[in-house]
Amino acid sequence: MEFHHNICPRNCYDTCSIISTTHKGVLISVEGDPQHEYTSGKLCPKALDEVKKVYSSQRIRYPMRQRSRYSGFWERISWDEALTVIAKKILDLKDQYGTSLPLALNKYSGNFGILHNAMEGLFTGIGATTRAIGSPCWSAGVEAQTLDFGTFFCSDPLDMAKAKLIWLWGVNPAWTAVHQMPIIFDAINQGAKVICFDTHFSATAARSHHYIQVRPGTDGLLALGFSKVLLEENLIDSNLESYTFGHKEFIDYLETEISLDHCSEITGVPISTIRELAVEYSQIHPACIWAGFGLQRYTNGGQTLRAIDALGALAGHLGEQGGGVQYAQFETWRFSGALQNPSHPITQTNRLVNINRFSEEVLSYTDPPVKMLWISGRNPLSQDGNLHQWKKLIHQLDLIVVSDLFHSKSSEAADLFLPITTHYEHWDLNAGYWHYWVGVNEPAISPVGECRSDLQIAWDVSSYLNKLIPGSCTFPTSGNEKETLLRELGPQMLEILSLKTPADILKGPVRAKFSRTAWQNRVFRTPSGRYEFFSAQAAKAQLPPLPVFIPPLNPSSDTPLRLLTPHHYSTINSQVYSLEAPMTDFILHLSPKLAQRCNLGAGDRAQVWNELGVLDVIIQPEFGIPTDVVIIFQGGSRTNSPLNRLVGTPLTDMGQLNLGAPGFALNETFVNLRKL
Ligand SMILES: Nc1nc2c(c(=O)[nH]1)N[C@H]1C(S)=C(S)[C@@H](COP(=O)(O)OP(=O)(O)OC[C@H]3O[C@@H](n4cnc5c(=O)[nH]c(N)nc54)[C@H](O)[C@@H]3O)O[C@H]1N2
Ligand SMILES: Nc1nc2c(c(=O)[nH]1)N[C@H]1C(S)=C(S)[C@@H](COP(=O)(O)OP(=O)(O)OC[C@H]3O[C@@H](n4cnc5c(=O)[nH]c(N)nc54)[C@H](O)[C@@H]3O)O[C@H]1N2
Ligand code: SF4
Ligand SMILES: [Mo]
Repeated sequence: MEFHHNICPRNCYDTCSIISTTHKGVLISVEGDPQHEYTSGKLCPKALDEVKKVYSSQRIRYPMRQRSRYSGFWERISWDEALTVIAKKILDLKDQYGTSLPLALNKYSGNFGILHNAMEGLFTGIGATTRAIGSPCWSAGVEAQTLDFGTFFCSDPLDMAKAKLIWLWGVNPAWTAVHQMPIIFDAINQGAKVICFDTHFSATAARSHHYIQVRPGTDGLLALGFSKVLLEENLIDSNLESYTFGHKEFIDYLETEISLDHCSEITGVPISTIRELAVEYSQIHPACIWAGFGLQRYTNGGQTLRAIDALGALAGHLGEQGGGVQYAQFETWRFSGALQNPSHPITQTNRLVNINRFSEEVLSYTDPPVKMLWISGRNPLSQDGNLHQWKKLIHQLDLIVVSDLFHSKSSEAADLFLPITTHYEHWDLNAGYWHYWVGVNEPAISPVGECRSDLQIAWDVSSYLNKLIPGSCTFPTSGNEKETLLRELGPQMLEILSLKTPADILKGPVRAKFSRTAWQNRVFRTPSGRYEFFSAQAAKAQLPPLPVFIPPLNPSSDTPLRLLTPHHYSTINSQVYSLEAPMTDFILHLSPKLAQRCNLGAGDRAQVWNELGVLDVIIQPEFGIPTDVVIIFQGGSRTNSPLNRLVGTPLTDMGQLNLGAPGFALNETFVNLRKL
């Protein structure tokens, strides 16, 4: 038996540390690393199924070519053939258009390992190309916290165990961050009270002391209502003057613009509850708010998070051990970027396209048009909005390359499929965006079939390009994965991790040496060095300088129901955990009242529709859902038709400053319902 350190590379709060066991070169089991403070020896069921996934008959083991798109007729080809087709196409396009802009890359969160940035490196090595930027995930919240604190940073999640009051706000850790639940239960065992704010009675609400139902997209106003109570009751932190900026303007706004009647009417939370909760929040220390990604997927998402931050500040909870307003962090991601940025003589800049409007924006470019698309670690034909535009874009493209582990909605449209190694088959370097740990993922087994890592493929493409035309790509043509990962640990990361040499990380995961509590010294990274209620940076970006309430979008009379599609316990976005799970129809969760109004009962077939498309669903009435909201969990059912055919591309108010593009306001989706 041999044991290996691996790290789960999925886009997940937990970024678990794994010990895998092999016998004679075969992966036989994986378990949570007991040495890792956060993973604490446990993995979620999604990862526990991975041994089966690695050897699954559905795994693609060889490069494949599809005879015609959507035909499903895939034939095995050699790596030589695949790489020749790709390299020739790149050079032909460069030759034809006199620029490499017709080449596009769409990559996101299939695997967050740092060595997967090889794809960006390869594209940079080729020249100026068309790139997806921004994030479909967390942009509005990231920017809001950056405006308020100067950067987005959260306490070590273990710190939450010290809280005496925990507000879980628009976050569903019982499904999406399962390793946080034992920490929350620890806090409960030590007397903490937990309140869940959600639009429906979630799995997390079921594990909380109280559940507060908030009308979708109105949490910002609720936070302002709480702040108003603090003001009225004289419960504001008396030290605000010493570490915040603009509190007078904010208080002025609360005084003149916020009324509890209006707040209650819009949010659906009774005034007596607003008062009671606000007073409790100001009196209990430490009090922690965890604001999740769910509540910022709106056109006002950034303002919502700013209002929640402001509440935390007003009550004096920022920087207190076990308290504060937690969202996520990126401070443990200060890698050198050596892989991503091979030197290249800059003649032209990249054409940057919002990942959330990728197909629309790419189609709008005609000079030159995009002709070749590489999709890596992404499944846009499942996860993006406006799939009609994607159809059009596919039509325009000469070559679509998908690199993935399994076939996906996106590979149905591809010409070439490049089979990728799993994290059990390659070296990698991983950091979390919630906890403070960074670690090395070491290969436990040799690549299955002819699979290659994203990094190896990037080297190979560069090698073929340079063979055909020497000097046509500055990305390295070969290398060593382990050495490449060690180069990502530059002086800044060594300092953050308290390591003497990069190789020290090979011993096992390391926790960044930050103190456990964010902003403990109440020195912030904003231009004023203070917590900013009033942000001149926001004003400069044409955003309201104060956290004010801007209502979410309203439904139309044709489509009066808001469709929410939150994340499900059984998948990570489009990645299913059990490949053997049978195909099932979409389940529409709705209130019994709404079901009755539409003359629908449990198990009935119905259709959800809007101007973008129609989706067949099975009805499941459930208590705890408002009558104007319906829910289909992303990945909660496996079907051939993508859920996102109903989703457009509304954008969040924030994201541009930090991530280069606004986020995906996907909860601003409206539908109607009819019985079949
Ligand atoms: N309706 C709806 N849509 C949503 C969301 C929602 O809640 N509802 N959530 C949004 C959010 S928050 C996000 S983050 C996005 C996520 O959307 P994506 O970034 O597309 O994420 P995934 O579906 O996790 O992974 C994409 C693909 O990466 C592949 N992959 C895994 N490992 C590797 C690897 O090592 N190399 C390569 N090349 N490929 C690999 C997987 O098999 C999968 O096919 O979806 C967004 N879309
Ligand atoms: N099992 C599992 N874990 C995952 C993922 C997965 O797909 N499956 N995906 C990963 C990724 S990419 C992400 S982004 C995170 C997301 O994880 P979370 O941060 O938990 O976000 P969501 O699941 O989108 O939404 C959380 C809750 O917000 C609620 N919500 C929606 N709108 C509102 C609102 O207006 N107000 C309030 N108060 N609540 C609202 C939803 O009903 C949901 O219960 O999870 C990560 N972890
Ligand atoms: S999906 Fe998340 S919880 Fe599950 S093993 Fe991976 S990082 Fe851990
Ligand atoms: Mo996400």
